[in-house]
Amino acid sequence: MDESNTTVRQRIAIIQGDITLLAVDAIVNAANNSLLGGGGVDGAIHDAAGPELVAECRTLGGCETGAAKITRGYRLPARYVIHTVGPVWYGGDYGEPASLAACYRNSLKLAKLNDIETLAFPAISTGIYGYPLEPAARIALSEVIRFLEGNDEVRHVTMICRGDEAYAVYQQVARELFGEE
Ligand code: AR6
Repeated sequence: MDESNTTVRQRIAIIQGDITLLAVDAIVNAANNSLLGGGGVDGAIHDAAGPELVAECRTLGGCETGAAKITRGYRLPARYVIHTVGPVWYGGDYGEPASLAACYRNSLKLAKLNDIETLAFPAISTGIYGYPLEPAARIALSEVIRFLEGNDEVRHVTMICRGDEAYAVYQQVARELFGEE
């Protein structure tokens, strides 16, 4: 509860790469309402986890936009997958920011409930769902910072970006939010 900004800063890493390779307690999946797989990071996670993942997902009854559900990670290095469903971008006036923030908050709450100490997020909604990177990164980082400020149980969060552009945007937004410029 008494984490200073400096410590919270140290508990967040921004990296580039493939989330399916991360040996953290849980990775977050940018899924769809069916939870039965798709393209993008969802497809990559299901491919790497193996068919047991979709079998468990079938038992979950889908997931509302902004909500989150947890499964095991099967053949992934990560022990768990937290599936969350980001909003499709329709221009920003249809509740997209609130839904995207809810994805991060609900994933973090579920991580805490399951004693997950290390967690990794992709840039939810910024691929197939079309959410512009900069506002999405601002919501992602703001929600993670706020949660870590109030909770010590989730020790470390990795924000993993695919590609140079996403990485540069995340770094820039983090500098702004931490008051480094
Ligand atoms: N590791 C890390 N990030 C990745 C990876 C990866 N292996 N692959 C893609 N990304 P998207 P969405 C990035 O499209 O926009 C699926 O069909 C990617 O560059 O995966 O939330 C679901 O089933 C982008 O920045 O998810 C839904 O139907 C980010 O992950 C729909 O796509 C999210 O891109 C969800 O769309």
